[in-house]
Amino acid sequence: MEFKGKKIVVIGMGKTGIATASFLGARGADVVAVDEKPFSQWGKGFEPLTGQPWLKVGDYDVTVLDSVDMVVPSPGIPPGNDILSAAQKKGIPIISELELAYRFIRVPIVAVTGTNGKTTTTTLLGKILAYAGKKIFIGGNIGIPLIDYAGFPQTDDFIVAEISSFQLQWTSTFRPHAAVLLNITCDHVNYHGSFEAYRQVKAGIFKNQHEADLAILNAEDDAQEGLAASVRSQVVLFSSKRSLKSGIFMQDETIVYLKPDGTEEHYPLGMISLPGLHNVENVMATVVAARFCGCSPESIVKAVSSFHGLPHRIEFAGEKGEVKFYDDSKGTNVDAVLRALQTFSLPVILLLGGRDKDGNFEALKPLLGEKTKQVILFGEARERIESQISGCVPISKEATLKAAIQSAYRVAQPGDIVLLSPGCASFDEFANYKERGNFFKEEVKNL
Ligand code: UMA
Repeated sequence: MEFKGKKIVVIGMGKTGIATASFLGARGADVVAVDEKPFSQWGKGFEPLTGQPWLKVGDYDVTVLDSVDMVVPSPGIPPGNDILSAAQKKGIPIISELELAYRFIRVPIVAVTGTNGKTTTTTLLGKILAYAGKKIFIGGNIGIPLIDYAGFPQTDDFIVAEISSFQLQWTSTFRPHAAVLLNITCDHVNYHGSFEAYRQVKAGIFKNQHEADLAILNAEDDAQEGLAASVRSQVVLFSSKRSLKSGIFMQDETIVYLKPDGTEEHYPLGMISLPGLHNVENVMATVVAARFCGCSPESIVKAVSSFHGLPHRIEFAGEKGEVKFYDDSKGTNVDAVLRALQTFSLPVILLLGGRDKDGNFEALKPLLGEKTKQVILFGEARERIESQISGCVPISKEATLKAAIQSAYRVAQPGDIVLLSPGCASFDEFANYKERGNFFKEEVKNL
């Protein structure tokens, strides 16, 4: 791709937009940077770019598109954004940061997507590959935009990339050598417009794969039905519910991998210290990807055994008066709450709430009746969630997470579990889910 003398609009001056602008500016483009926030609030990350001769700050409206050759939106910009809609009407090419990066990346990419479990799976896969002696770079939605890597000398064996649906939007040639689709459940509907649009974008991760590539799919996910038959790549299915004729699944205390070449491998279930069946699924998908990348079964067992999970994913946050507290602040959708509840066999007091993402909380009802003794709703979404789950379990409401934590501690009995699995975004009270989780842990300490 040639950028010399091209005028390119980059929308959103967060991590991705800043890295994209630098990449394009270094290659001769005239970059116009825009953001819905006023320039004065663009923050420290943007400082190194100020004063660069190739950079202009543009207005956040459609006039910014005059005589423009290309638009690169940051992942957080919804496809229905006014500037993007106008660019489409005018026939100006729109290309995502992932697509742009891909066109300059020469290292094979192992991509992980799915509604839940992406970060855990990406991190674990990275650990296994590193343990097996591979040189790797870990990036994408997990924190470092791939466009940063595209500008580096590329000397690694593999890129392990967490890929979100936001990043897959506006891709056309992106082709990961191996791709995992863990699950597709209802999330980000207000961004994509509908569940079907979200599903199609996620499934699009396989659209450019060739016969030499690998697709790792969840045999139990209704939203993936028909996908295995429609992709061009080799397919390996995983299942946590039943034996498969070919693929990877659980049998008693063992994970069995029946490989496409007819050979069979066994991995002890005991190597997994992470809670919940969903983590067994994450590990199964990881095993297949790691084997495809040439890791030995021995290195896989050793690396999985030494992996104890990530912060804010059903993380033990402390114990007070025989009440155990768990931080699942990363559980920002209804499916994540279901998964978290399924891991507990003791009575749970569930803290649910935050900023609504249009989740269908009614889906929680059967499990709430079975697993929870009380639900404490908090934050902006509390009224809407109440209207969807009332009748199956005692509910109380608090305006803030702090008040919800204190209320949970008041009603808890020895032996209970207090679980923060909010099923909502954090932005009504916090900058992100990490800040919310850290706040929860700090408050638990102070009880
Ligand atoms: N902005 C606009 N207009 C909008 C929306 C946002 O101008 O309509 C501006 C904001 O004012 C802000 C900038 O865009 O200045 C932020 O851009 P961004 O939201 O794309 O965020 P980045 O900092 O570039 O971070 C992105 C990912 N964020 C999102 O997808 C929302 C990060 O994933 C990712 O780690 C990073 O790129 C590097 O790849 C975060 C995330 O929440 C963790 N991801 C979602 C998730 O996991 O559910 C998909």
